[in-house]
Amino acid sequence: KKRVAVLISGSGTNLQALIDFTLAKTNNSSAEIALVISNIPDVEGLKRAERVGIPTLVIPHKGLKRAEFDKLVHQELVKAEIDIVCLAGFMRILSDEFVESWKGRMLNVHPALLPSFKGMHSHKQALEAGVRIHGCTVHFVDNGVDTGAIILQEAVPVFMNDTEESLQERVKLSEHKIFPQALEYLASGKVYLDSNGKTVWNL
Ligand code: 3YE
Repeated sequence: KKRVAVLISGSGTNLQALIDFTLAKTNNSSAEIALVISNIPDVEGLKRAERVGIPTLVIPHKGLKRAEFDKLVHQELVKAEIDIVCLAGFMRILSDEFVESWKGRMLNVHPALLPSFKGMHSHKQALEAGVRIHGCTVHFVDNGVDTGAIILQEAVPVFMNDTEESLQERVKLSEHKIFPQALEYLASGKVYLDSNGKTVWNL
């Protein structure tokens, strides 16, 4: 099995979806969650990992330069013999050097149909733009933010009376479907990032 580390900053609902998928015997997953790292202490996501016996680490970013923080994370990933990194509600931009080290082996889930609504507050952006279809994207991480090659997307309808919160809740249900699926495609070699930064499928 590929050893996966999940980076979090908060409640860890996407982490839970990854844990549930990889632990379910019927899925025969090619991935196992081997480590969870949070940059924020005492978040609910750490408890989700502890509950099922997955090792956790807290690496606070406060007082560290970006490159220093990223180096500490990288060292722990190497020490734990990690193959694949998943960003699941992890709220830090990663340095070029870190991204290069994990190129083709690091996934992020973004709550919008990229390339629309990159960055923070994507649901607010979608409501302000008046789109009737929103959704989420799992992509390889590159040097930009939310710019990497797309692996999977799922569309979600926007309802007339939606708030940021109600829309976020609906999109999260889709995130919890496509993130484990994309991880499985990567871990099993059914998808990879080519040398031009494009997604290639081998189904
Ligand atoms: N890094 C790179 N490429 C990506 N990180 C994430 C995705 C992604 C990535 O595609 N290179 C929010 C960033 C957006 C932000 O401005 N964070 C601040 C710190 C804020 C805080 O600590 O509360 C910062 O300086 O990084 C993951 C999603 C990033 C979310």
